[in-house]
Amino acid sequence: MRDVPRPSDRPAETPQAPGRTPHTAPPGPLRCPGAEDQPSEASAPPARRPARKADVALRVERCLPDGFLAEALRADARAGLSATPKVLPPKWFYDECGSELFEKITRLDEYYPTRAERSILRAAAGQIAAAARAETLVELGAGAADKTRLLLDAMAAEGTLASFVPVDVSEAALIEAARRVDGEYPGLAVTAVVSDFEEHLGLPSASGARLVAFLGGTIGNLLPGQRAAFLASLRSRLRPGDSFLLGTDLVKDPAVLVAAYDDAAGVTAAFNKNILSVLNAALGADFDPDAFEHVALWDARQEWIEMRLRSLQDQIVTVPAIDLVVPFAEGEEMRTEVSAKFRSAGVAAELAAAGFSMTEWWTDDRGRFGLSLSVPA
Ligand code: AVJ
Repeated sequence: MRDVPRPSDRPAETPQAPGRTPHTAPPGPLRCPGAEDQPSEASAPPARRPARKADVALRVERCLPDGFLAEALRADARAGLSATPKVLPPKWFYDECGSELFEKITRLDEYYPTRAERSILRAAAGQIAAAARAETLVELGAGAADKTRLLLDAMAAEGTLASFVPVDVSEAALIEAARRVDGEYPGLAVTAVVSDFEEHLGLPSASGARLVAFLGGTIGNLLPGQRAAFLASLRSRLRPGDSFLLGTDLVKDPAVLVAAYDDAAGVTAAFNKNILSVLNAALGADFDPDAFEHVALWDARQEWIEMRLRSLQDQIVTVPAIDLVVPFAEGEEMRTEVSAKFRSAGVAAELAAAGFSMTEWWTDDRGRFGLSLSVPA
């Protein structure tokens, strides 16, 4: 692992993930299909307060070898586009446009998880901070700004907060996460970790208790086997005194679930199709996003939402970077995401199987979303 100190007022240089424009470009409106009508908070130039370099130390740790993400994308595309049925892993949604579209999703009427989880955190952050007594907040996957802040504020009030470590595979999301807290917490050490948390968790070796937060229900985007492996890997890296805060979306009326993944304004459809633009940019593919339609369905047996892209016609797509020619039949569907929904007993069981003991469980007042606090068993 390389450890590159960065001044806090300059965008950090990190290995280029596939399909990503360098973020040395000035922040500004992005051209994302479906996102252009209303600039998102994520893309708006942050309201910069005067630089307070003495207050915040921002470092970027590169935990993946050069070219790792580019090779991972090629491997995923090669395997997934050759499979029957075709499949792409959801982690490739999040280039700058995808991150912006996701931010927009979180503000949709139909997309309740972000608001539900935030309401839990508002009520429980003090309890969480008091239970964890952590010096370091490690946030896996860059969450929404105000959710991170609720935790940081509570840890600061508890008097334990010393450092914040956002970890994300998406450079765009990561830099945004680091920027959010820039200058807001005097003395806070911020270490942005560019990493795939399925590969490398980027846990700081610093002494002191860590609170690892994995929010937003993102664990539901892993398949059951990947989930078990991820939880076991996380558990193996934690020490007595560390805590794990996990957000899980809950099983509910399928109509509510499907609406959350197939909104009337079509933002989720644009988000889903953006994965094709990611492949076009990174691999020189010639996907026509307009030749596919967005599909969201509830799989009652697996208890997950599945997003797919359905080919509207017989077509042949070429992917030069991996020497692939990919035929799609009219009506053929390619899976791009599962988003599993949980029950409290299932969450506790999966945590226990990985060597965690769930000490607290909260839901929002409508029982839509669950937040659990666990410790090494
Ligand atoms: C918040 C990343 C878990 O599965 O709900 C939103 C991503 N996909 N709409 C989710 C997502 C479609 C999301 N995560």
